[in-house]
Amino acid sequence: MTELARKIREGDTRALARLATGVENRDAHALETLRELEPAMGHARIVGITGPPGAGKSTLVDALALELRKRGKTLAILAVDPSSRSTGGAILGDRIRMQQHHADPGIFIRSMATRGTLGGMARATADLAKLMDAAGKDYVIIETVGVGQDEIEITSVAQVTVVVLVPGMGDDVQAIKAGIMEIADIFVINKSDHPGAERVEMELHAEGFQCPVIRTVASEGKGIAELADAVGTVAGRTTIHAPRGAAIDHLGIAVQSLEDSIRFYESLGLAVEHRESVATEKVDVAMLPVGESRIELLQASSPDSPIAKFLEKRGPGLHHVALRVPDLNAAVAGLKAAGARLLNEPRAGAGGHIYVFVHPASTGGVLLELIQESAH
Ligand SMILES: Nc1nc2c(ncn2[C@@H]2O[C@H](COP(=O)(O)OP(=O)(O)OP(=O)(O)O)[C@@H](O)[C@H]2O)c(=O)[nH]1
Ligand SMILES: [Mg+2]
Repeated sequence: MTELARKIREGDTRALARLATGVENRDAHALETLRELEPAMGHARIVGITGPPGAGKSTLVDALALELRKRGKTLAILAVDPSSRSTGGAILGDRIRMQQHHADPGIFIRSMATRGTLGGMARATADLAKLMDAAGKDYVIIETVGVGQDEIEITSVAQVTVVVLVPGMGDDVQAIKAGIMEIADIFVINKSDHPGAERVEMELHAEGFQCPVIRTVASEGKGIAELADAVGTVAGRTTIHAPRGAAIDHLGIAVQSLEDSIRFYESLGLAVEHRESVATEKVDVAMLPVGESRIELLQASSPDSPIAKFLEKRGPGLHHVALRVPDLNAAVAGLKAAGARLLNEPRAGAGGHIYVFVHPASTGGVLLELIQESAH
């Protein structure tokens, strides 16, 4: 083990800060050290906290941090600030406020402004969370502003996602971006000292949301113990879950005879939309649309085709499931953070779409293909 990796595992805060900066900058040596630390990962609870600007997320994170420290837990706080929104004031405010934790080696704090692509930010955040995990933190809390898809992708690295709402938000819950509501494992209604908290809670129930709803006044520390309990106990999601906004693009079925199978599906009323021989993969393909998805029939065009090998080993049947995702890089970052086994780095396929394969060992036994929606 390298000196730096050893220091991180021993809890050296300065070494951790240095490596965190390297990881954030995507420095090759830093990423190598991170890989070296992989065996030490898997212990931390990764909590995403998101919600609209000014909802009191930072105040809440701060109060939660104090509560968790009181319970003897160590933690890291990663505050992600999309610079498109901010003048930099929010991060500065966070820094000043978080100085109160400065002397406490049990809390590691890092604020990050977005730069470059959001996919890149999601990746860096996922890697930082892994680093904090390897450094032995009990909790990693990621604060993001929930205003769009990009932040949703960041919270895909979290095991538990807390969505922070406030009373009187644009009058009703429906006004909030739908996608954000769906990622919640826990709802917090902060600023419950303001009128209307009850109404928000009623609307959440009316909308059919089943997860815990906790009222807080973060600035006074009210409801924070309940939040700490929930964050520590809510089942959250299994670490690997379908990326937000994903849909089934196609089901790949390995068949002995394309003609026989096509005849069968045609008898069901399906029709072949497209046929192709993919020389590089040694496979003949027929695509049959089914609603918004497709069935992809795969026949080996040579005895050393991967499909021929599959048929030999497992017989005809489901070969892979392909999910279409809005942001492949972000999905890959989430999968990597969850420890999934990827068979390739994202690469471009025949039609110009980018794709990645995930090993069946990580997905419950079926080969999974993730496809980036093509930009029209
Ligand atoms: N009345 C009341 N004010 C609160 C509460 N929690 C936070 N605030 C105040 O709300 C303002 C915004 O709080 P922040 O914690 O900065 O909110 P944020 O969601 O992190 O904001 P951004 O990071 O800029 O999106 C501050 O002035 C807080 O003091 C609360 O429970 N009640
Ligand atoms: Mg904030």
